[in-house]
Amino acid sequence: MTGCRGVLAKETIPLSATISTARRGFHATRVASSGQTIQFNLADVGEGITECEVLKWHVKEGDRIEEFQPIAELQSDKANVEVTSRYTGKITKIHYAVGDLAKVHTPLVDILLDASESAAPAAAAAAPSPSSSSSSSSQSSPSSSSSSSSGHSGPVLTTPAVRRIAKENSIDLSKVAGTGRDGRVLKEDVLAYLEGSPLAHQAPPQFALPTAAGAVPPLPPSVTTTTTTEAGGLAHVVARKAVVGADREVEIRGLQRAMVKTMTAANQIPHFGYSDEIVVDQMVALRDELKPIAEARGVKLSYMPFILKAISLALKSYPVLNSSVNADVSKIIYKASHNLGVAMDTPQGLIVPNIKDVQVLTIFEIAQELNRLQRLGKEGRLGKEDLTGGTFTLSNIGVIGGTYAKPVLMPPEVTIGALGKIQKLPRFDERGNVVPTHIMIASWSADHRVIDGATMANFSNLWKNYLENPKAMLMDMQ
Ligand code: CAO
Repeated sequence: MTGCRGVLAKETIPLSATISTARRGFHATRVASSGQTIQFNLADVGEGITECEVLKWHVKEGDRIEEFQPIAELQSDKANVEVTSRYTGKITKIHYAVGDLAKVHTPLVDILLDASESAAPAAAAAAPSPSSSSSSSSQSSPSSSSSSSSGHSGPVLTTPAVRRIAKENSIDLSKVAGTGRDGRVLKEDVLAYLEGSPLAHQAPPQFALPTAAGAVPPLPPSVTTTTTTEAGGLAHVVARKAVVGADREVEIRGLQRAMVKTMTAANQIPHFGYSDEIVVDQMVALRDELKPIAEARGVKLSYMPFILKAISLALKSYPVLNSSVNADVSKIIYKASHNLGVAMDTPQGLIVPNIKDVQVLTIFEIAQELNRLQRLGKEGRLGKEDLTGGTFTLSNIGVIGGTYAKPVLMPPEVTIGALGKIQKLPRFDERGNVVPTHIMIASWSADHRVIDGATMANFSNLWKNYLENPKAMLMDMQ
């Protein structure tokens, strides 16, 4: 466990051209000429640590600094480190204030080397002096060894995570008695302090409402307390708990960025939704029957090939659902190909490759194509050809779960469907008996500028008919 060990990377190039060449446990060894300004970067310290808190500066801008002289005290969640200089010169810039989180690979200070200074660092001086190794078995450097026990005015020894908890709970850390080594304030100390805070110490509720079954057990004192309402009554208040963790900002990139663009464009289109329940007993039975045959041919057969073929057959009767609208919404382009997009949950995120020309493919061929796309999707190797040219999209979210969905169009397409999980549910048969039935809910969204609800419903009914009587598909397949 190294925490901030090797914290200073010696960067010996001018300020404006800082690069980070440090590796964990090593320092950059470029040689600077005397009289040059060098930047000390916070090196990559490993362990997933990306930042260290600046606890204290031992220098200020304009100070002279000698080799081996302490510069700063830093702390990560794992260690407390005193950083010493390996150069003699003048501090020209301090990049962080006390309390800031210094980012790995960014400069801590700039030093103008003395004219007499040899920029090659002395090997013996290369190691910074760690003043502690971990939050539980830590040693602080003399400069930071001030006790953090209750009421002490010196710097409080603790980790950024504990500081964050304290900040989020408005706790003055100098008031917390640290039980760690050298008075370090541990997370448990803050939690204990919270428990002992006046709020947590208010009288727990002693009353319980009687019910038919007897008295309601009182709520645990650590969970709630009582307070007086404006109207003079008593109310339960959930005792404030320590919050661990903090908000994070993450850049939107890659597939997610593409999703932002597509979905923002989709939001400009007036959608309408339509859902129906499909009885898929026969499709389930047929798939079970054909699955081993497909497997013997090296293909995994799921329900999707049946569902996609049924869509293509129904699109023949309702081609407007397989169309797109031009930019100024003056033309509908009826697509000759049924390039059916399949929303895929991949390790890289949501991706929608399409199966080309489903109108001329057999169910087995659709399964083959789907297998190929799934494999490529998993490996992150789907190419432009598979990802462009879609004309209609289906999202089988039911693989993951759920019943109803509200799919959002993939412009310039005009229709999208989402499938819920196939479930065995009680339904009435024609004689009024309750029978276990395989039910799948389909939810459609369509571009209401060019598609009306009746067309959508008629399409859905035809598609449903194919799925509820899959043999009917044979009649219409080429
Ligand atoms: N209900 C119940 N079971 C289902 C089902 C459903 N709706 N759909 C599929 N299954 C079953 C399959 O038959 C298969 O079972 P077997 O092992 O017995 O054959 C199993 O679930 C896994 O199926 P699969 O995922 O391998 O294959 P698929 O062809 O059914 O689906 C794909 C492929 C790519 C659509 C799916 O894997 C997927 O990624 N779905 C998520 C789509 C998604 O994220 N949508 C959200 C988009 S909007 O943000």
